[in-house]
Amino acid sequence: MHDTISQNLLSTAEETMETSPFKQAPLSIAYADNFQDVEGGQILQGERAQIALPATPVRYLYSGWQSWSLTAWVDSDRPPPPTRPSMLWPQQVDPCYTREKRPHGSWYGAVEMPNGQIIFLGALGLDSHVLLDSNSLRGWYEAGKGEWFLAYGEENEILKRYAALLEERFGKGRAGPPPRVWCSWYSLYTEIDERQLLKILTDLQDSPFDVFQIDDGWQIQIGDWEANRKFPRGMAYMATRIKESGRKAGLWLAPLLVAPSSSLYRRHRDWLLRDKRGRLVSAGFNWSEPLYALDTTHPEALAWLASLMQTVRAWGYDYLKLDFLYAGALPGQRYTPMPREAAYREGLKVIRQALGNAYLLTCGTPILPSLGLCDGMRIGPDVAEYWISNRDDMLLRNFTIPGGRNALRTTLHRLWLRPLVHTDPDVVYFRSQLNGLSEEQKSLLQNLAHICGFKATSDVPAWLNEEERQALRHFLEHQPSVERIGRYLWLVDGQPVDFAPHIALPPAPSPLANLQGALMGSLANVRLCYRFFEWISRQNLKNKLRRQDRDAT
Ligand code: 9PG
Repeated sequence: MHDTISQNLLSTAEETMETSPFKQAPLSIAYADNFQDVEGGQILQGERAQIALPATPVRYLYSGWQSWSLTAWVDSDRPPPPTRPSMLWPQQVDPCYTREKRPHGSWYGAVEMPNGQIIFLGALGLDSHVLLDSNSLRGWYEAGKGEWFLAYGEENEILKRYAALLEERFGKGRAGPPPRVWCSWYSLYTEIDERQLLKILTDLQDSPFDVFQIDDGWQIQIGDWEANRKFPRGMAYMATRIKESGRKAGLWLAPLLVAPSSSLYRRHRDWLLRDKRGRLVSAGFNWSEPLYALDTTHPEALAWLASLMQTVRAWGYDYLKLDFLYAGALPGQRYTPMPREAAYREGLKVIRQALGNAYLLTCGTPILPSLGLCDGMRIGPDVAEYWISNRDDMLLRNFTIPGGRNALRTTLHRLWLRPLVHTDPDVVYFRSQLNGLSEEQKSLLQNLAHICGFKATSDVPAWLNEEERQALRHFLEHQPSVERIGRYLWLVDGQPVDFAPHIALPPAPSPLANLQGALMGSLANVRLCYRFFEWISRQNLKNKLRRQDRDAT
């Protein structure tokens, strides 16, 4: 730790600001090892950077760690409390900062000043964090020195510069238009099988999709990436059939996760990430099981990953949705000691290389560490066939949980990534069957997809009426003009689309609701209870799908 504030540096910085062609910046660098002026701001060097703010900020820009984590401008005096339940922290937020109550975020942070201008501090390297500490913005690297971009002015201009600086360091995804994707998740969830998917493939024959992507539900276990009994002819057969239809074959995997029910867990416990005391590091809880993480620095685990990727390529898949990737960047003791996000990136490099020229969509992914190694990136939480849930908003205070509004909020705040990667806002809906979204909510998600440029749906053709089918076709074929005219205001084909009413976090709950929420959070931390909640929602889904099937025939 450095113990002095560089007074010299401080006054030089202020003088330079005054003669700089850029905005008169009220910035005082309270700490950095060094700095230099660059277009649009300054680059600071050092393990730590600290900026003294000229006034109390109005809002803080939270930067969530991975795809699903909350990313949004939030009133500085109302920081969101830690999300519930804590059992899901590893899979929803950065587990190193779960108890931090001050505004903070991964890699970058910004404050909005009373005059509407922002002060931005963003790391140009991995394993870094930014925090608002009363009237200073503080950034630090978890391991060693690094660079920071400091800027003052208009938000979009600054984020554009930040993206350009990141591109110089990490590269970007492949150019070319993003694919139009049919994905099985948001209609059938894990209830997929060979017969049903082949029927959908046939029904989609004349629809303009580039990719038919099979999501979660085909594998034996999390860790055992072979076809289960629902796919009796295997995954290569499915890929062949998809490709015969003239599309790319897409497949979902969570290759960095290992569940205890898998044979991988039984055979290779030594490949798993452990903490200082030798205990397995939790990667969360899902599919009614605790989850663990592969150590992406273990040579055998890396060889296994490469061979898994080669296998799915050999089956015929040329679009991979790799999910729950945060698992590779969790804190722990690694086979080869290195900072956690650097370790993840090494793993992703191996994956990328083994995939050759296949399209790689990362999901549940730490944002900066994946840049340059993937073609598309999910930039928000999952959508769902409902907009909000009182349970998640008011009781659990969890904005990473699936839901239309949660997805919209975080996605909108990550649009600055567009020059670097195809930004996936998750699927849109046209169906009215099995869907609680209003026409307005469906339309907000469709416009968001137009803005992101990445179009996908899970609507089963047989669930759509003729009008909905036409609307879906038009959505896929039409490329509207898109113009941003405010932070949350857009013109799409000249028509205003205002997302502003959907951005603010819900008001603080009453003390009673808070107590109820705390109770529910604690219950959900009990694995048996959580399994029971999961079981109920699975039964609900099965019943709904059964009824839907019956009505359709
Ligand atoms: C398959 C799904 C879909 C979906 C992914 C991912 O517990 N969680 O916080 C949680 C969030 C998202 C999630 C699963 C769990 O969904 O985003 O598109 O592929 O996995 O299981």
